[in-house]
Amino acid sequence: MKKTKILLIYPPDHNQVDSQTPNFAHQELVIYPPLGLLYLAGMFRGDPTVDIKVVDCQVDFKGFDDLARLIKAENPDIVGVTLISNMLFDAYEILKVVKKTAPFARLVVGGPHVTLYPEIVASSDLVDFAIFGDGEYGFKQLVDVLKEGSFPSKDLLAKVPGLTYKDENKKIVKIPNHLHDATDLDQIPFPDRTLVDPAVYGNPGNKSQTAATIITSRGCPYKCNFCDIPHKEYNFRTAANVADEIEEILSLGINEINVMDDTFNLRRQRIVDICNEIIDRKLKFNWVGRGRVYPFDEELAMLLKKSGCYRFHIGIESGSKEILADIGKKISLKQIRNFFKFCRKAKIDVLAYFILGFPDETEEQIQESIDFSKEIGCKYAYFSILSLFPGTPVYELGKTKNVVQGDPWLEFAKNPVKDFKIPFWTETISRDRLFEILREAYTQFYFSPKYLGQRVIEVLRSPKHTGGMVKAGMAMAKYVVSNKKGF
Ligand code: B12
Ligand code: SF4
Repeated sequence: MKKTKILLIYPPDHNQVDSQTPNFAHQELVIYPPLGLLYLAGMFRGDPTVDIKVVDCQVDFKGFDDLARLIKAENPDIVGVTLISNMLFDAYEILKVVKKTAPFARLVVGGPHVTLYPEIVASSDLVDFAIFGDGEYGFKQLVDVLKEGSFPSKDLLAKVPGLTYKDENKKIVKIPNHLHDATDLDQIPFPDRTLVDPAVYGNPGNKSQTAATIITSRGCPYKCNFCDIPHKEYNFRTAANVADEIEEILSLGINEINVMDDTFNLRRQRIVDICNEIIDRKLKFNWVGRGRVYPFDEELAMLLKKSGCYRFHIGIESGSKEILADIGKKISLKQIRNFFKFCRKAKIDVLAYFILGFPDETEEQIQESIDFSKEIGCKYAYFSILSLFPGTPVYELGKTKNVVQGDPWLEFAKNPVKDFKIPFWTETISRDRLFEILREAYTQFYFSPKYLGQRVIEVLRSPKHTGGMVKAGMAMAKYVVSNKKGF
């Protein structure tokens, strides 16, 4: 029996658009597995009719010619590519390479960019099928349909959730997708992590060499006016299901896990249950959580620590209470301070995200955020310039106030050019000045004598982790002293 060969490709980020965060942070230091593709692959576990490979160009990209050779050698029947808006230029180059080297392969795309612009993506001559939203069931169903060979009938394609495609008259057809609820999420097979090499992924702040990522819930019910997470609703997995996946990850020899949920700690009891499952099953590993400063309390912090959580990432966004109110973050400075107090007690490190350049924000208010980042005692601060992302209230506001001319993201989706500039709020502070302030923020936070002193003591106490720290320090220093506009 001939197997259906599927090649899943995660694009490189070499030509990422002029970005809101310093490139060193995500291109050189933090590289995580393409979890979405591994989820798609997980749907075919144990299926003898399918042969599936993942090419992660974040870690394994030697140019488009090399990729073309690989595709030719593989001769896939189906190629799936993730589209992230910021990395669209390179992703479209990949689509061109696939069309040229494997003209008979069916080209399927998915990912957050497709979820934003399904019709536009599907209308491209480079794309055969686009799937918006969660892709597991849609992709599995589509592969089953495509296995038959000839162009599938409309009736068969109508069963593929999230599918968007051009029919024989070039008319776009869009099949609805649904959001998974709790019982649904538990039914999705675990991502197939055996298809990538865990040793190549990680983060210099991690304790271990190999790290996996995991998603225990999808989405967030909050409505911060700048946020463009793909799921505006919140759905979660049960604690037992999460612990089963952790067991599988540990069985692969991976002993560090980064929880990448948008709002991990939204339901307190679920977090308590996850920690208890980890403790009761005697699962020993280090892990990092991500969520909001509230709901959170001392007892929860202690339990998190007991289960192996040693760092928590939170979005603070601003140290100015006026800005926090303006952006609809629904957290107070008091809740932030309390969060830090509980983490200090539990000895959990904190990485805090800050955004600079909100509408009407003054340089003084930005300085308040930088000062706050130093005052509250976060171990890592991650500053970004506010990017006006499509589908967010702040982008719409920018368009009505003429801070954003036309609809640049829509134009970019239609024609992904290399030199696209993500729109910032430049009404009060210019683009160049925002980049300067960003660099100042990193300098003030990471190069203060107090901070440097603390890190030196840490390295002396725990020389095992020196490698990552030095690498991160060098990358940061290079960025801080560079004079480049942008990154
Ligand atoms: C983890 C994460 C990261 C990690 C790991 C990235 C990676 N290698 O996967 C890190 C921290 C490194 C990161 C970096 C960046 N990220 Co990020 N990240 C996320 C996060 C929090 C979770 C992604 C995830 O794993 N989800 C779980 C899986 C199951 O979902 P998924 O990946 O979306 O995949 C599903 C569908 O999209 C679809 N699908 C995906 N691919 C394909 C392919 C096919 C063929 C099909 C059919 C379907 C399909 O099916 C999958 C299963 O349901 C999301 C936010 C979010 N909630 O999604 C942002 C997010 C994806 N990141 C985003 C961005 C912008 C970035 C950066 C560009 C930021 C920057 N300026 O540097 C960089 C890019 C670096 C890179 N090389 O990828 C944006 C993308 C927005 C957009 N419009 O495209 C998001 C949505 C956050 C946001 N709202 O801003 N990120
Ligand atoms: S910024 Fe965080 S809390 Fe706000 S909507 Fe986005 S994910 Fe939710």
